[in-house]
Amino acid sequence: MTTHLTHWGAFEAVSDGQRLTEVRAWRGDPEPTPLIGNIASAQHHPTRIAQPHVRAGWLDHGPGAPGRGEDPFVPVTWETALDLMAGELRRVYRTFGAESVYGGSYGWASAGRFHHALSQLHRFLNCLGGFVHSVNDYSMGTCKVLMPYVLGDMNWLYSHFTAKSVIAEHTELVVAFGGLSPKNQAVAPGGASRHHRREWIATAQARGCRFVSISPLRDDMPTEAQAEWLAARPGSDAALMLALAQVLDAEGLADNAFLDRYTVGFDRFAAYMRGASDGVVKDPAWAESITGVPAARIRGLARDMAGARTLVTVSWSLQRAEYGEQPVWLGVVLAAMLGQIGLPGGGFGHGYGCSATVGEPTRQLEVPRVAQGTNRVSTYIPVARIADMLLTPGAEYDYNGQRLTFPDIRLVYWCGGNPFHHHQDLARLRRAFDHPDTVVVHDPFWTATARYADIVLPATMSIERDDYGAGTNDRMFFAMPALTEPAGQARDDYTIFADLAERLGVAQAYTEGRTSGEWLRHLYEQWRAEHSTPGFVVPSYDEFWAGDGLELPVVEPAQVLFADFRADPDVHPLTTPTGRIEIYSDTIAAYGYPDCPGHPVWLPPREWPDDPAVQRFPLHLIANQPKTKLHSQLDIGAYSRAAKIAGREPVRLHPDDATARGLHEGQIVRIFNDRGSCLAGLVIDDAVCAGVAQLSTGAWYDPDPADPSFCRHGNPNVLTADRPSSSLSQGCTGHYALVQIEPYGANLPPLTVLDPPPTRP
Ligand code: PGD
Repeated sequence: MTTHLTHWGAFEAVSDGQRLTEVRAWRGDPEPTPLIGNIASAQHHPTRIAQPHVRAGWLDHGPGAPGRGEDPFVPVTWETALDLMAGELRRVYRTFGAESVYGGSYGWASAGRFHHALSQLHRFLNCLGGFVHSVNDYSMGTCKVLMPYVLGDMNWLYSHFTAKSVIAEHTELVVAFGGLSPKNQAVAPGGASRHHRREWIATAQARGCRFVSISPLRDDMPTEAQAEWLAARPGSDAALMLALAQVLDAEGLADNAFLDRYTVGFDRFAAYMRGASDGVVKDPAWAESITGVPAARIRGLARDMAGARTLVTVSWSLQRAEYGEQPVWLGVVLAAMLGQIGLPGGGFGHGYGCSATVGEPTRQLEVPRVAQGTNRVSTYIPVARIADMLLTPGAEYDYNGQRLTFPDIRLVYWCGGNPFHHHQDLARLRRAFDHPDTVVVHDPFWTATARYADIVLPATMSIERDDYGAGTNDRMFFAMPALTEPAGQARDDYTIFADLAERLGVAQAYTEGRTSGEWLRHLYEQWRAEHSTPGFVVPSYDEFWAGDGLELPVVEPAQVLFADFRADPDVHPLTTPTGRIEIYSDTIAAYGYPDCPGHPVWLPPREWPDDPAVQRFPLHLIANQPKTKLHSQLDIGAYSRAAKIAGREPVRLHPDDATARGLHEGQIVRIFNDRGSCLAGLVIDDAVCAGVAQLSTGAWYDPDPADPSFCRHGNPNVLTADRPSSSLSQGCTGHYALVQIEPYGANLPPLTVLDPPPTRP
């Protein structure tokens, strides 16, 4: 048995050298996830890319030839593919410069830190002169921009939130906006070792801690929490939070001493909340009409929050929406009004239900990684503006207090991500991807993005190469020896880039003369020399490689967010502009963005059911993270396929909504709006509140050849809008859309995405 790490957990496997014959959870994991069931069945699936391929039109007519996404692919040798690639990179860099190459290449790729596809791509492109990069991500694209003004850097916060063990011991009331989703607590970027969701929540619950889940989905909260469920209308959390704040304020329950000492700008916010600035008091009756939550319950909850050690936690999903800054900022304001920030078990959290490693104590050291080098191009985009960039080169736009200009991109290079899974309004993205001369993709699988590329190079899966890794804020650092030979002709991203670097004359800069095996040892030994202390002896590389994971020390197991700030805010100020919690931000106010003013507000999203223009689409679609896979990864695996209905992704609907449409369980339905449509298999479930449909992301996009806005498999991103959260953050808004659902009457079209694309000899 050899241990290996994935974003969804560590596992042990037996292999015959070609394939995994037995897979079981790592013995150290008390609550392993069934997602490991996708790995072995996916490895040799027909959609593995067997060898390099070039799109026929590109091969015959050169860069920019039409037919992307329609032409067959031509299988070629590695020599041919690498020669073509090197020639094209040379042409683009020489003719148009580094500013015409987009290497943002967002995506989760695999666990394993040396073979991290994005890092290797960036290192390689930096050797060639640089590239246009992207900032932020699709998970936290909105809060990552907002939080430095309000509370502090989001990457720092991620690993410093109050430990779950402290919540289990001290918290009396958890108010979870967006719930504490069990499926999301199974995964973490880079890996999760010891899952313990059931344990911490059940411990808290058994001690008497109450949980309140505010979400359109009952199962966004694990059953062991025995939570009260408040099914607020999707996208209305900011209104609910304002009303809770208004009750605290009006009933004298706010901690004014805390507000005075630790925050700035409460008065400006209070004037809005009390109605002094716009004539509307944001009281529970006002919020009931927006959220659907009874005013009496809002009032009661506010009183409960003031009377208990309360944790206010907000999920990342709420900020993946238009004006997504507002609920996050208001969560901070509520916690500040309760005055418990910095106390054990009280205060604010963001993402406890979004990743296995939020609420794990900060570890003392990072793990070895390869340096990415220096990017000589300063141009970047907020990551979710990719389609705008490709469609409108030269256009200006606002971002975080700056006026930026989209570059003119000739070559798009993608490694370790799947924009035709993760981006919104996929039909628009397809039009955008028509613009560049050349699209290059490395991936183990024929993903939708690979099918929309010109040069497709087969990458190894992580089980096919030596590596090591530890998840963000996870304390276990694992050796990850290869478990099998590569499938087909797959090569590691590093090997591919090393061969290209050789052809382009930058081999020494890229490889520094090392093989990947030599890099692993070199980076580890460097790290070991830096981190061996009397308190923590780092084993030799060979011992580490033969072991079952190295437990990294943590700074403080019982960490409490901002305990030191609470003790003395002058000695331990926050990293915000004023060093205090900013309820009003002068900096944001000075930007003058109507869609993100200087204090948090309620702004109804542009698509809101009260709007007559969208009444043809009366259902709120929740396009959330999937339960049977991570993002789109291994959607062809056994565990993911077992959940499909007639091969299509399941959509859940409340019984009343199904009855009103004459729909029955297991039926194939068509979900649609003005942007697109998709098929899905119906599950009728009262865990979804009335007026809501839930279709997770991750089904591989399978567009109808005649209509790319119609996905035959069930990818919700044909329905979501490619609109920014605000001018401040330009984050993605993929979590919500308005749709209608009807029976699908026609003959069920076959899926094509489970087979490789057509080829030409
Ligand atoms: P993945 O499916 O993880 O999705 O989007 P992301 O692009 O990260 O894609 C990773 C790809 O990397 C896979 O195709 C995998 O095969 C490939 N890969 C794995 N290992 C390697 C390797 O070693 N080398 C190479 N070259 N490739 C590799 C996820 C994104 O989707 C995220 S993080 C979020 S939070 C967003 N969530 C939503 C949402 O809530 N709602 C909607 N509607 N849309 C979303 N999109 C976002």
